[in-house]
Amino acid sequence: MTLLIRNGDIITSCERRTADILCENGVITAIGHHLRAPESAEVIDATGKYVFPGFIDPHVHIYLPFMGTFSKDDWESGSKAALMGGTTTLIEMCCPSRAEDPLEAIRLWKSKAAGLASCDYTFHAGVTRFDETTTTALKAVVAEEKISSFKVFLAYKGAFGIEDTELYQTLALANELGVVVTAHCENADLVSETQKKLVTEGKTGPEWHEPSRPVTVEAEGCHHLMTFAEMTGAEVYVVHTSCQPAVEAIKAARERGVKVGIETVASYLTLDSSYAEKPDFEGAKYVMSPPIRAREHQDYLWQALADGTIDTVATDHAPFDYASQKHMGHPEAGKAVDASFKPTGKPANFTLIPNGIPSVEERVKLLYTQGVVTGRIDLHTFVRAASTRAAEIFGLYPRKGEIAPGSDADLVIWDPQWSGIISAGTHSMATDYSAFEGWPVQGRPETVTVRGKVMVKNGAWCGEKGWGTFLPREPKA
Ligand code: DUC
Ligand code: ZN
Ligand code: ZN
Repeated sequence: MTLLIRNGDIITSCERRTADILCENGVITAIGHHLRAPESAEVIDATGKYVFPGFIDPHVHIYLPFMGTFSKDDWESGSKAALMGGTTTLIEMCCPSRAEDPLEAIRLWKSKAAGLASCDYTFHAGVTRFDETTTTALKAVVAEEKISSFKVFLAYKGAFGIEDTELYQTLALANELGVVVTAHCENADLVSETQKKLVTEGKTGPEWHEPSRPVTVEAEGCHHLMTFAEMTGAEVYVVHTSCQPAVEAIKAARERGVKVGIETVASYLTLDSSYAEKPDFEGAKYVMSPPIRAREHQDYLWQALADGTIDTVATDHAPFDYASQKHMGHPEAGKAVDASFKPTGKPANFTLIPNGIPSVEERVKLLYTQGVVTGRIDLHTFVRAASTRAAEIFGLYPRKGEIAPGSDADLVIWDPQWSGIISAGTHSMATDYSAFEGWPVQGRPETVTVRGKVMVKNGAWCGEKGWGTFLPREPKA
């Protein structure tokens, strides 16, 4: 498989040049002017287009047993949607229940992707309890399963959430092994007490989700994790930061020497809390945790992204159907919007709405349209946040996140002139709705390659199910 991309405007996290890119046997072999096309090569003219390194989403859920249901995508639909949006590598959160063993869980999560994934992938290994078996299991996760990041939840106690002693043990082990610990930071007890209070007061609609886990609850979670990271020396990465107080708590820890990466997600940069207030239960489409915040936090996040405080923009893609799944939390509990919904007959409330917003397909287009086109971020920051930093933090660089000889030929030829509209009617995700229905987007991934194979051409799918490969990662020295 030989591919020559001619005359593209190559944009990486720190460089810009117009040149040809030659890809042979899955990797980039030359970058230069007037490269000779080998006889068998497919040649693509990228004149007037950008060429970006394949984008990386470091936080997705594809297989997710959660809140009494399962997320809607499988690896076939999820990875196809990712590629249609320009994302060539996914890092999925492996989220076992407290009853499951982390090593068995990684093997199960890997089996869900194998044969179905069309993009490349790896996992963060969920640590949802820590007992006398855990050290051995996690050492095998790292050494045998080639995973070099863990995931912990300070929220969702009773499901994924861990206790402080377990958090300490996980971070201490991670530090010993050279593994990064990613963390969902919200104080679980404050969330459950506030949920109880609101529901008792009859505040049961989706608009009460945000007040049940306000910014202070997230900031406390971040500060909490920072204290444990400082005490253990572990490198950490806070997933889906949604607001100014959370980012500030982490920044303060950075100043104390804590090694910490900061992620936000496309939904926080583009939606605000008014969406969860939409009438007739439509707000449920916008329920995720931490919640979508007031507009002022969005402005702060864009600024923090532009100045480099925020490392990455992910999605926390967690897709649930509106009709059959989000309605599990409808206050009238029996209200069926279509035949696929099975009413429970029991009173429900916002705490039962499966948390998550499908967005793996839209992340890059939203970031480009609302970030680059508006001038909030430059092209290099765009590439860094949507690709390169994730590769650096999670041990994939320079194989991924870079355009250089030796890097995988994961390339996105981007047409900046294209404009279109987001719609569930045309998306590749499996959900019955889009949180961004009708939104205009400027620019699109016209051609997308994974290790030199063209998966998207002229914006249309031409990929191959199962082409994606697991990416082994080594811990840091
Ligand atoms: N938050 C979500 O909104 N969905 C999945 C898990 C999470 O932490
Ligand atoms: Zn989370
Ligand atoms: Zn998540």
